[in-house]
Amino acid sequence: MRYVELRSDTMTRPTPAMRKAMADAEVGDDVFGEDPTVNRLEATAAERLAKAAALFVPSGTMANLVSQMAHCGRGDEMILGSLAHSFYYEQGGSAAVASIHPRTVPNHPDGKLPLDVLEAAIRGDNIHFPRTRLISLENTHNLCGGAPLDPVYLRSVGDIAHRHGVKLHIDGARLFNAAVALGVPARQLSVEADSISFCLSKGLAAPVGSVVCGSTEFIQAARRARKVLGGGMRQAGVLAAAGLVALNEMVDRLAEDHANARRLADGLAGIAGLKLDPERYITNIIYFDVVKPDLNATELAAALQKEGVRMLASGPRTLRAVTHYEVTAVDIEYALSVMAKVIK
Ligand code: TLP
Repeated sequence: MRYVELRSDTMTRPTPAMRKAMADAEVGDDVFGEDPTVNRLEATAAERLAKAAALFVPSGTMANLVSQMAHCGRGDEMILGSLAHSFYYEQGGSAAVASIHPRTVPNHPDGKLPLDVLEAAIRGDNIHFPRTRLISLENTHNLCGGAPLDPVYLRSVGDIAHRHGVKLHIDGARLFNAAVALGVPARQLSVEADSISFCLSKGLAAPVGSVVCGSTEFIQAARRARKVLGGGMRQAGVLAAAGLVALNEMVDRLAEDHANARRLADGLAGIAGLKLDPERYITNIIYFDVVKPDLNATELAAALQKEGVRMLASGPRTLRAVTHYEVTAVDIEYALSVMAKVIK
């Protein structure tokens, strides 16, 4: 049975061009820095985000963790949003693995951290406090409906961080979605960041991997952290080859995913028993609530799945749908017709 797969853009399978590039990839031992394809991917990523260096890592989770470890020592504090993926979904890795104290600031629904609250959260020099070393933002913001953070906001956060001698990390798992939605080059979203990561394996459709970018010294420290976490891979060029195709061929087409997400949001908003504000969604992630008393999100997801449509129950009454290159405009129409039928 064919499914319209809307649970996540992580579900994308490699494109034919990626499979070919993987089969043909020139490889070496990347722990020794000798994999030419990984080196090419890292150089391409660094250039794209206007940073001195980059590091290929197995996942978005590891990208965040190695960045945190490179910026912070034991007992140092990182400020991040209460809905940040790093805080909410990564098993508390910053504390559990890296002994970094996370301090949350409530996320505004648009993914931002209010500037006054953020600045007030930075600690002064006092023997009772941990030292604030890092601020971490997320762009686009997953739990805030794929909201992108714009260059002006990023500049304000960068100014606050750097005025206080604090580093800024950006979890840009879906950075290119933000760039395409805002109509700016990705490097305009990385200027303020001391480190920035992005995922190759989400909307860009590569099978595995993320890249972290920053200064040469930062990347050296992140490379050491990757090794202790067991993330040093050997002939990783077979994966990096797909990553290069992702960067070179899959960025501009993200606009289609955004158009499909909007079509889906508009359609869902017209179905009785569902609640959402379609205007909120300008990238590829949408969330909506079921407001029928006799139906919860898990039951609705199960009923959709029976008809060939997969969405994620992300709360008792909340579902998530994410568009990507394997979802077409026709699939969206189908998903909407199934939803209208099932909810009755
Ligand atoms: N997000 C996944 C799930 O973990 C929820 C998804 O399906 O959206 N940062 C952000 C903003 C993310 O959304 C994710 C993955 C990560 C980091 C972690 O990436 P991976 O899964 O590669 O470790």
